[in-house]
Amino acid sequence: EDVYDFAAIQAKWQPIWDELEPFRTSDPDDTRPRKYVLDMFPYPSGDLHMGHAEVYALGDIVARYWRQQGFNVLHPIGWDSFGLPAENAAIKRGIDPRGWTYDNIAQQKKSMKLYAASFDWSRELHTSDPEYYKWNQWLFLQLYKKGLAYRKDSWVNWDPIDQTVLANEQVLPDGTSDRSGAIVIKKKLTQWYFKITDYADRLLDDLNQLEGTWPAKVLNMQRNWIGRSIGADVDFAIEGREAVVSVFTTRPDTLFGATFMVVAPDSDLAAELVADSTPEVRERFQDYLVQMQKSTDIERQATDRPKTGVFLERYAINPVNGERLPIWAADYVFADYGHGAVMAVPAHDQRDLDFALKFGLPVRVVVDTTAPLTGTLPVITPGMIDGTEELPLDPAPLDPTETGLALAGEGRLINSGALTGLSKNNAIKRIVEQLTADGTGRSAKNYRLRDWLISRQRYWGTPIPIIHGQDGAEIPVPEDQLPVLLPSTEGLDLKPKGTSPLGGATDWVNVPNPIDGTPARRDADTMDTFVDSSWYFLRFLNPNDDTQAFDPKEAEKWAPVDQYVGGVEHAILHLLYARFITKVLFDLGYVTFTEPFTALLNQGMVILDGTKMSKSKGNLVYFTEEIDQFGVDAVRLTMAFAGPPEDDIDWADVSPVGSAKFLARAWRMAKDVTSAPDVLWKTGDPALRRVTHRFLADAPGLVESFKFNVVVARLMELVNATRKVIDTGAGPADAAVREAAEATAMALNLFAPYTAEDMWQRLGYEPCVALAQWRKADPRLLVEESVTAIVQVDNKVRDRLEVSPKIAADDLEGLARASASVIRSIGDREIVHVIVRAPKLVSIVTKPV
Ligand code: ANZ
Repeated sequence: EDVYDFAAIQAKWQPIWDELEPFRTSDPDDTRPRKYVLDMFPYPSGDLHMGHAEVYALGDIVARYWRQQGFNVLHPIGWDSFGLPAENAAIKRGIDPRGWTYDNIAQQKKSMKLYAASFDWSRELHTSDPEYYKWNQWLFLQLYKKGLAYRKDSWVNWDPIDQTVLANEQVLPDGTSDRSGAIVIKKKLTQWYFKITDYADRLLDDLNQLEGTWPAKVLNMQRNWIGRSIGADVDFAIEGREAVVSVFTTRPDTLFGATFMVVAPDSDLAAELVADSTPEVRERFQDYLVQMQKSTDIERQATDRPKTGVFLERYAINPVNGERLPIWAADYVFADYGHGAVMAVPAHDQRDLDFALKFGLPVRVVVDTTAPLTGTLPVITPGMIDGTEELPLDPAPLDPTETGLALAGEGRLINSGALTGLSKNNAIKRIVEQLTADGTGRSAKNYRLRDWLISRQRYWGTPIPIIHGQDGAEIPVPEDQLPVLLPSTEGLDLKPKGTSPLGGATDWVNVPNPIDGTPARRDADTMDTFVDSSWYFLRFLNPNDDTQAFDPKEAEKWAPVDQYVGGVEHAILHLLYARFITKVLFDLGYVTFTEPFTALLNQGMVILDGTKMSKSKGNLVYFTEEIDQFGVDAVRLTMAFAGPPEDDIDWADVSPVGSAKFLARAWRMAKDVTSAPDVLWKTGDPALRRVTHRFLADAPGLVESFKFNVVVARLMELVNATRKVIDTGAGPADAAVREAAEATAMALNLFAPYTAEDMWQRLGYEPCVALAQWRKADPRLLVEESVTAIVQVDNKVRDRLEVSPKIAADDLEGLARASASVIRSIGDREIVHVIVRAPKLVSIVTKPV
């Protein structure tokens, strides 16, 4: 009873909270302003780990904070429970992924409850429940109806270990799978896509709304991922071919410098051009293609990769000057970007220059990058500015064939017909106008973003609600027949084999055509689990509603999410998909907002000795062990105290022991206050009161700017100051000590809820401290040091003010005039004179009116 025993405190309060459900958010008549605080939901692989311990500690600070500030806070949790790890574990152990998944959920839930994050458990959801994935299928059908879900044949990223396709976003920069680590290869398959590219502009432009509330790093990653390029399409006639070939270029101004054309070897265009070429070319090309397919896109993009290619012995005609340009196939050009073909301008594009130098192709400079851009000279030749001044420049070092460096910068056009003399930007404008007028070109935009491939050839996911007729027709499963339930794994071979295991569920896959009853087959692929997490924040609003995915009225009330908290590993995929689906739902009229997450906080990682923790490295710190050893509160407090939330936490550098000691010290304060023999309410130590009120005043701003570690440091100061007064000052019965202990309990609610609740009870309050409102600081106690200023009215002392010794005369006079007793004693008399001697005296002289 008398020593701080975290295990006993945890065991005491957990059942009480379970009973009281203080974080249940359901009262429809609640008139408080609302906040939706959401932590990224976990994937249930095994028990919670230290990464979870961090995110749920930090997110909970925010949720608990807003409750104390008088908000009705929604803080739900669920499980992202479909996905490959469950399936792989199931295959390895020969068990059902369901059992594995739901066992892990039970374990995680137990840990999460012990961890005391302030979740509304009544809203818990699992994406692998039919009650949830039914609505994934509904969502799919809404996209399908709008033409935003479609099937196409294409080269896809293929994970040869997991034997499934991957979204572009799942291929890591080194060309490996973010799932299995395998080198990702290309394979041609018919797959389902969501048409996210239709939303590219909005996904890009709306990022501006998030400026300042999302980390700048994430905004940049999203911008680069979408990768909008503004330029032009230019049409080149092809000798011996009826149709023109268009190329996308961001530098149409360099058209006069084009000396060859390059097509992507794996494009249909290349195949067609080769088909009409010589047998030797065909053979060389085939060898090249086979060679190329061994390399990843990342390798192909590498700028330092030696250039390779095959001359196709075909020619394109430059629309501006009729020049004949040889056509090559080379792997630095990609089939799925722009038109899969480029006009090569080696003088001004480094890849083209490397290629030209290797294969002896001509290089022609058409932009003088040494010429300044001011001045109004219509025609300029190298070495001249405004026709008068000699440029003191030797053009020789700038020759790209000698330096090996393309001239990429700004400059003035040379050797370019009517464009000559124009600045780069004016030349771009002029040439696009001319091409448009001639019908040989037009302005164009391109995106790095590709459509979202959502088919997976795996079992443990949401079945795609489409039936394929014998005639190849796609028939959407009627909405009233949803959900299409996953068949049981009984008799199914889950092992990856390149086609979905669901295809082997004969009874499930063979169904009558819903239109005419003829034999038909269900689509056997399942959806990427990023579909599940793209809208889960809406399902939390009414997770048990079996009539709709979410209630638009509830969405109106609660959404978008005010504060989203989670790992930066989701900076692209999950956030982009959620933003996309939100915009689709907006267009369909289901929600009234276009961005799902108003503010985003990314926490760093928990690492050990400077390295990422992982099972394979054998440097895991186990959640349960830390909790058992130091207690929930000490672990949570350590997470908050370690540093700014976005920084990584090196678990070797932090001290949960120190946190536990601090908590014991804080807890003892409450005990001392209430066991003091003399409980007379004394005036209160003014110095301690000032520390307390300064803390109460500063903590909110610090929490709102996520400086949790600073709040903890300030709280430690407060506890130290209080201890001093208890031990060597006025003693535990001083009113200032009680005030400090109450403020401490209130603040600890953010970081150490068990300790806080126990203190709160000892201080004589009913649970729950989490629902108590933050005390307002008394402004009079916020002055640093104070002196007493006397306020006289007609030579009689009417008030004493605690003010800063540095107070300005005007401020002091203002305070004096605002004093209630001064106002009362002046009554309706008129002030004739005010003498101010800051900081000590204000003397007011009046006369009757
Ligand atoms: C001629 C040119 C001249 C180019 C010059 C650049 C500089 P971003 O900015 O990424 O959009 N390109 C077009 N389609 C391509 C493809 N399928 N595979 C590889 N490269 C392709 O890049 C646009 C530029 O990349 C285009 O502008 C084109 O090269 C090339 F001085 O056209 B440029």
